Amino acid sequence: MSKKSLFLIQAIGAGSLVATASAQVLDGTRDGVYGAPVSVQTVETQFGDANPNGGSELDAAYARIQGGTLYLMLTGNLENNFNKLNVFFDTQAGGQNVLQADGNSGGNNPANDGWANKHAGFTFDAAFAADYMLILRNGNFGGDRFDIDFATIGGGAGAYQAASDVFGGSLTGSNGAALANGIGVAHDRSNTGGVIGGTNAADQNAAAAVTTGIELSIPLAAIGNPVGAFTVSAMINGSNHDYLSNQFLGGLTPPQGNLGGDGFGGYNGTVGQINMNNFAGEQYFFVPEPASLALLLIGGLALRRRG
Ligand SMILES: [Ca+2]
Ligand SMILES: [Ca+2]
Ligand SMILES: [Ca+2]
Repeated sequence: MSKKSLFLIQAIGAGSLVATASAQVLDGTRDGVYGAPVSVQTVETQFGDANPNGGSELDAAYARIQGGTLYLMLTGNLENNFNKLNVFFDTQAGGQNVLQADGNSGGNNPANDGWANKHAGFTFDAAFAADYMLILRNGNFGGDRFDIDFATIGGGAGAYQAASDVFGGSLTGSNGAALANGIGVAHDRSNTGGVIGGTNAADQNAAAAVTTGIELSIPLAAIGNPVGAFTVSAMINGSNHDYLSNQFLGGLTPPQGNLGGDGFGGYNGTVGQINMNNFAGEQYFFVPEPASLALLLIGGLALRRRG
């Protein structure tokens, strides 16, 4: 065996060892194994600073694929007033660059949580065409609760899964199988750091220092078994899906206030007139393919070249 092949096998072995020694835990706290963020907030929050009470902010995103599961950590805060954290996934060819209404209202999207009719006409940046989405929200309605919805974009009115009160009477906790498709979620709302309130450029060091928020475990099979890198667009919306904040990942370009429904912070009952191409920068981020897979591919090539 060549020295090069031996080195590659040792490198793969070392990678596995590191992954085993430093565990991935679904608990709403950023684990060391995530490594560097894949996206960091660029603007202060106009949906209320989480310090000292309430407010919503998306400080940073971390992603890691292990054993066929995507672990996605969104640090920050989601106010307990049922404001929505909407996370869209572009994992395959096709999908919707312009979101449609629900299947009962002239479009072909799921009817869960009323999101689709409020988004009908919403346009992502040009390279992003959504295939799946998650809705996360928490508040007090007959007791504290945390809810999660999953929808297949373009799947028709019934193409969704939804679960209420996944932490059993609490805003926070961990549930490794919150939905029937195996998606798990955890929430820790203790952050008091991160970005401050406002519309100016975010302190990105403070944003990247936040260690708590919403953590997801998503079987790749639930999002179409993506091959290679794919993209995610995360944003905080009002409790009726009709008033967008200025908290997006990838972030907006400062100074930038809430988009609201008209793009300028005004309310008009819909976010369907918002076009992300009108806002500088890409309001999505990349989830890289697993490093171990890349190493294995390089290793395989090296071994094959010997023959
Ligand atoms: Ca964790
Ligand atoms: Ca797509
Ligand atoms: Ca944009």
